[in-house]
Amino acid sequence: HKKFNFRGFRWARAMIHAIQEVNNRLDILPNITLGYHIYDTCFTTSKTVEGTLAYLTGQNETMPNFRCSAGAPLVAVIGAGGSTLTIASSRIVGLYYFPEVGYASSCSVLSDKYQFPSFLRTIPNDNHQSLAMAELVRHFGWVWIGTIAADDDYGKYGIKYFKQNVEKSGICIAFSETIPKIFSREKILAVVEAIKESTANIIVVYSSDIDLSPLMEEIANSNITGKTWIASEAWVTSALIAKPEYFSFLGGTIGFGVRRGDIPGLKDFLLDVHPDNAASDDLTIEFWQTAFNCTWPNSTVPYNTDFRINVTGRESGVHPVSDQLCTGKEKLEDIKNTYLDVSELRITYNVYKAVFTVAHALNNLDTCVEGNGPFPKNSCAIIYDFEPWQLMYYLKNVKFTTFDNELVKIDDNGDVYASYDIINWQLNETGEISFVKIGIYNDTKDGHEMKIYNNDSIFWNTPTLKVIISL
Ligand code: TCR
Repeated sequence: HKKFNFRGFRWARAMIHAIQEVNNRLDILPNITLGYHIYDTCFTTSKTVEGTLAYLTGQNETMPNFRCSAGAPLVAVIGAGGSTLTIASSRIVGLYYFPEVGYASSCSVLSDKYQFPSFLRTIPNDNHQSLAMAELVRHFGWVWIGTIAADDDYGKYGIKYFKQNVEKSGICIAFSETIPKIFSREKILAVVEAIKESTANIIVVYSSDIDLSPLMEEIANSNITGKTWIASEAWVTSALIAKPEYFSFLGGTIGFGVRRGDIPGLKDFLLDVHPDNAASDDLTIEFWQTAFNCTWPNSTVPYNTDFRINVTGRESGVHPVSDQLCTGKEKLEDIKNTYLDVSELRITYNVYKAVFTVAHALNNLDTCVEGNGPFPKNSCAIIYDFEPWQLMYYLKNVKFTTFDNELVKIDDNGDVYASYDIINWQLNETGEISFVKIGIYNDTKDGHEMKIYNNDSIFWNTPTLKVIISL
């Protein structure tokens, strides 16, 4: 089924916001204006490959190795979202040693430079997260654990590395289930059954929120309680899963979030979206139609009739076709929408960092002094006409600080330093789920450090409200 992804739309808009900031700044690329194309992967490999080829060739009818228009040089791909998609597009751009910078693709295989020579990212490699989960499990003395993985590279590699690590410590895996990629109620019910039948009270889940949501819906129907869920970064702060009506069985969830950053000016930029200013932008029209449950007059964007996420970011099942026309006077300020929620900018902040990684690399390329350059005979590249490998050189050496004073540095594998917030789901006074930071996990020179600030600050969803003792 098709759903409009408000969170993804926020990422796309944050990308534009970051590009505009670069274009406005005088200290980065003062004489250059960056442009962009945005391609919708629709969460599928085929659309991702199509978009990658369309971008490289400059045409809709794609012909590999052929670029039609001369025009401005292509710089880099930012994305895709999930690892499985990025792996597909990175294999294509890798053939040309053309840069691709990921912001959410955390799968460990992407660090393999033989397979993905031109890929870099602003999200840590998941091996760190799997280790962090194992460390958490050891910290609380749990020894009997169930695992659930999405049926993609993220889920499978994440859980695999977690298992390898805990098994070394003599911890046992009670069950290992997979969430189907293509919706199948039957397969989901089989997972629910496995959870029900098992005595394991700790369940580690590596999945995107989108894949996980149908499973959680079934778990809500089946009254499974008394479990402590361990969340991977992709669902730990997701409005799709952290619904108050799920709190009775998901409360107390503990998970890992990547560093957050409150991007200056983003909220205003997000509010400043309107189909009137984007007549040919299907994504914006689709956004508007879905957010306000109306049909934009004379648009060719099909109205999404089957299954959507409503304005609160919650799935609301089947909707009738809305024959109500949008007036254009609908007010974004009046609705509560995941798109506009800037309280947990983590992946969004990674998007921002990905844009600035490319901008700083380009700027370094541009400010190269002939005779002191890194290329043969100390030459420089020319910004109006450079080769992908020349920009790759600068990307591999990029180092800058963000508005948040965070140092971003890409290492030889295209990876960044790993640091996570440990987050616990608690209910606040207004009946919403709040994501309480209860500790941190950092990669260090000689290993790692994990700190849980205060055991009493953790909410446990157990009958005694105390930490579960697993066997
Ligand atoms: N890495 C996942 C995709 C993903 C994601 C997210 C999707 C991550 N975080 C948040 C939606 C929302 C982390 C992957 O496939 O690598």
